[in-house]
Amino acid sequence: MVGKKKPLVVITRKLPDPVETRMRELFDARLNVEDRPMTQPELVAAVKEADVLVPTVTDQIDAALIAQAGDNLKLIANFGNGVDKIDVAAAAKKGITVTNTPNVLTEDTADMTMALMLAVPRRLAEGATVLTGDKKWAGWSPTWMLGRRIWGKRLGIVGMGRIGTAVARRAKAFGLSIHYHNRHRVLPAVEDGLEATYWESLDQMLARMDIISVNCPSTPATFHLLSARRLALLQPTAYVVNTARGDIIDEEALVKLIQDGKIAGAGLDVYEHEPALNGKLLKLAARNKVVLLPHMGSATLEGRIDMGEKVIINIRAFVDGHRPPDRVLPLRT
Ligand code: 8YV
Repeated sequence: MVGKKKPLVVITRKLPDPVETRMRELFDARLNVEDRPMTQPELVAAVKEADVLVPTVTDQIDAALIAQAGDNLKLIANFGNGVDKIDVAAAAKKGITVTNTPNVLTEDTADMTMALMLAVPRRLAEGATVLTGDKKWAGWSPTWMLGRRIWGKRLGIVGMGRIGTAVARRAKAFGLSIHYHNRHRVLPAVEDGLEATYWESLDQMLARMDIISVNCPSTPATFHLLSARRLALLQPTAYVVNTARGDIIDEEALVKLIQDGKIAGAGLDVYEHEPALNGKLLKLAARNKVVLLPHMGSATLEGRIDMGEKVIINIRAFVDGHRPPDRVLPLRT
């Protein structure tokens, strides 16, 4: 790939114009201007031909697909942080490097986490429809539209990485006390700054929190980390927020517990089988028990441009024979 010929870079979805323009300048970039998600046969054709594939969370880059990759394919430069849709181990076995786009979506995702954290207890979505709905607003009343206070409550963060820490910073400013569960305890300076309490036992933390925020990556080890058994430990007044990945929570169990009044509600940006949605969640949304967003955590123009720039940096470093800055290594099993 080193030499005069520009690498063939296949980008599976439409990216912001400035990113696509730069990619066209630098690479033999094959764009998807119509933004139609690629079918599996189209992906097969792409990996057979491309030097670099730029997929997103909507593409399944599994071992079967990677097995069909042509000899040219040496880099999968993911447009996104989470690589749960990419079989990184299968790629490594075939000598294909995988990169992602960390850091640049941390703050946007943390903002959206806070928005969901406020939305359900403070009845944001429900309140917004009062003025735009069919009925005329009868006016203010002291006992109407009462939600639950955020300030002074306990937040339990599951996964204290970049995004979890950014959520903690914001939540502290909202007067929440910070608790977290993580594979490793964070540095004392970080913990002290956040006045955070570490829980080695996820079960014990879950049972004591007012709000749970899921901020860990989706890996085989975190699949249904919030299982039916663990969700049942939550207090009936607790809320669950998830801006990470749907399959970290047993969605069916979450639905059942909210239906039965054993959990107060949830704010979700991600789903177990997205883009398919559990119909029961829609019913809970109609009852204002949950607020549902369509995977918008990192959806800012600035964020998506930054993600594109990261992809470009990774491709350029790789093509120039350097180690790309955001290389993702296979998980240790
Ligand atoms: C992205 C995300 O929008 O980066 C991630 O892991 O979940 C999202 O914020 C998406 O993954 C882009 O591929």
